[in-house]
Amino acid sequence: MPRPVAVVTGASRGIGRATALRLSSDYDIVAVARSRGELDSLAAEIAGRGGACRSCVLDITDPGAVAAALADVDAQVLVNNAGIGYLKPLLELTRDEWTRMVDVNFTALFDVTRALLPRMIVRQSGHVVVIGSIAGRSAFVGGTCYAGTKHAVMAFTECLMLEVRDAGVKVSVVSPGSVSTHFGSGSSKSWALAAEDVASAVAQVLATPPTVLIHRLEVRTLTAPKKS
Ligand code: NJP
Repeated sequence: MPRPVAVVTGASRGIGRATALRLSSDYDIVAVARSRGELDSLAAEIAGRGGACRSCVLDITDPGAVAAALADVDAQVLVNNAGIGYLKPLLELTRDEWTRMVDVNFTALFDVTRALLPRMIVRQSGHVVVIGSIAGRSAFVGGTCYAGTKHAVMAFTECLMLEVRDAGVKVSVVSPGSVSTHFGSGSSKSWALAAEDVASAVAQVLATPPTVLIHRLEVRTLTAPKKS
C-alpha cells in the first residue's frame, strides 16, 4: 500500500529539514525550498534511512510556480514551515524586507494551502500544520513586521480550522520559542531549542487519534539566554 504524503516547506535546513527527516519514517516526503543542493542532500539522507523524499525546488512566493509544482500532489499532511525574519526596528527595516516577510510568512500560506487542501477535503482527511512563533502572541523590539506576520498566522490557522474541521481536516499551529537554526541573524543560540525538538512536537500533533485535534502547541526551552 502506498504511504501517505507529507509536504514540508522550508525543508532545505533548520526546522523544516528536521521535520522532514522525522516524518519520513511514516510519510513519503515532498521537500519544498529554493536550494536544490540542500534538498537533494536531504532526499539522499532519507533514502539512506529507507524512506522516500522528492525535492521540489520552488519559491513559495511565486503563485504560478506553487500551483504548477503542487498540482499533482495528494498530500495527507502539509507542514507550512518556511519563514524568514528581519528582526530590526521599524526605521531600520526596508520596504523590501517588510514585503518579503509578509510574502513568505503569510501570503504564501494562501497559495500553498490552497494547492493541497481541496484533495484533503475530498478525502475527508488531512492535516495542515503551520509553524508559528511565540512572537505570534507577544511583542518585542524589532518585531513590527515579523511578529505581525506571526500574529496573522495565528488568525489564519484558527479561522481555517473552523472552516475545515467538519470536512475531517485538522489544522494546527506549532509555536516555538527560540530555535538554534540559520533563522534571523543566524547567530549561535546554544541555550535554545534544537530544530529536532520542534520536529518532535510536529510529529506529536500529527499522532493524535482521528477525533482529537491539538490546535495550538507552544514549545519552549527550559533554559533561558544569559542576561549580559
Ligand atoms: O529558519 P531557517 P527556521 N520559498 O532560516 C525556506 C519559525 N520560527 O528553520 O529557499 C521557499 O533555518 C528556506 O529555504 P531556501 C520561522 O518563522 C523560528 O528557524 O532554500 N522556501 C529554509 O529552508 C519559520 O516559519 C524560530 O532558502 C523558502 C527555511 O525557509 C520556521 O520557524 C523561532 C523561501 C528557513 O530555514 C522555520 O524557521 C520561532 C521561499 N521564498 C519560529 N524563503 C527560530 N529559529 O528561532 C525561505 O518562534 N524559505
